[in-house]
Amino acid sequence: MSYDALQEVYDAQLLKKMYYYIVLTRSLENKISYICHSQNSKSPMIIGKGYLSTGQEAISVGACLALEDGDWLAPSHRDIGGMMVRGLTLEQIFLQYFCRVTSPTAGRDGNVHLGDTSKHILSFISHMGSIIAAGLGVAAAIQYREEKNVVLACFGDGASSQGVIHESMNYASVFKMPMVFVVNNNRYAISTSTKNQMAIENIAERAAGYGMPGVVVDGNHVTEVYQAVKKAVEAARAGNGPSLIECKTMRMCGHGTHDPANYVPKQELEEWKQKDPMTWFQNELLQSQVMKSDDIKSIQDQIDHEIEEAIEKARLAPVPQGEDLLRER
Ligand SMILES: Cc1ncc(C[n+]2csc(CCOP(=O)(O)OP(=O)(O)O)c2C)c(N)n1
Repeated sequence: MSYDALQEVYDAQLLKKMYYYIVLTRSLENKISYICHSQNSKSPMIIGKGYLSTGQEAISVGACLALEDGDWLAPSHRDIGGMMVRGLTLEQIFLQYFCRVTSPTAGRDGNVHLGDTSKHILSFISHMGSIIAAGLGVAAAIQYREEKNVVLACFGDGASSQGVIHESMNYASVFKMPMVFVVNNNRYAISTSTKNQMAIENIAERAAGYGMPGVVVDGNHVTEVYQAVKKAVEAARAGNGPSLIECKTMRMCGHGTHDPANYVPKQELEEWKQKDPMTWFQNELLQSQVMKSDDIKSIQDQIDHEIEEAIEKARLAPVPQGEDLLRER
């Protein structure tokens, strides 16, 4: 996109914010991966594995930046970027990964099984699809109270096969609920490719069956995701019901840090490497002169510093004791 075209649609502050959160997510998750692979397994810092969104960060970041204060996020396990956009801190994320007593789950759970209702982020539910029904419940409360907020409900291509998601989308459309469904189609559900998951080309085609708009966007282009979600959020807020937005992308890592993803053909990974969402957006910003190389470097330096600071604080936090685990929350 040219400078003029970029500036016409977005203000520079928003573009910088998009870039910051994409780099923040990539850097955070690289760090989590590094710790998982290098830590002493007898006294690990990270309990369990890391679940990363490498290669698809633009979806969560772009979608969540299209929300307003007071809107809600029902996240998938690849939405740590969007959670940070909504205000979850690096320290909270490391506390959770390190299972400390001051983590969002008080050390009772780990990795991406977290949320923060004070920031309008539902806690991710591990059973695929269930979080969407929880999001539907929040949307029902918003509607009942005649509030003007919207629920962004996020899931993957694998989860899209779950009955609860079909039921939720149908119900939301019938009752014109204030929801936006965003499916990140990253081509694999653990090792199951979309070819073995569905007999149609696009998940968004299903929207017609629920009677809601369905669109396909390039999930590696943060601006495209943002624009589509913004439009859908505005429609939902105006009382026109939900939409389904399918964001095409590729999971450029294993399902978790334990998974070398040997089932993905090398050629496929090579092709998607050329479409990396962070590199693409960085080039756009440099070419359009929204940012200079110096800005890119200082953002990276700032993020690296923020990550180290958060790790240090989380590392010093106490682990739960027996009595902590019995305490009601
Ligand atoms: C109901 C249910 N079935 C199976 C699983 C095991 N499981 C965890 S993640 C996952 C894959 C989900 O794939 P997708 O929805 O495409 O999300 P992605 O991991 O690709 O982001 C599966 C099968 C689960 N958590 N819940």
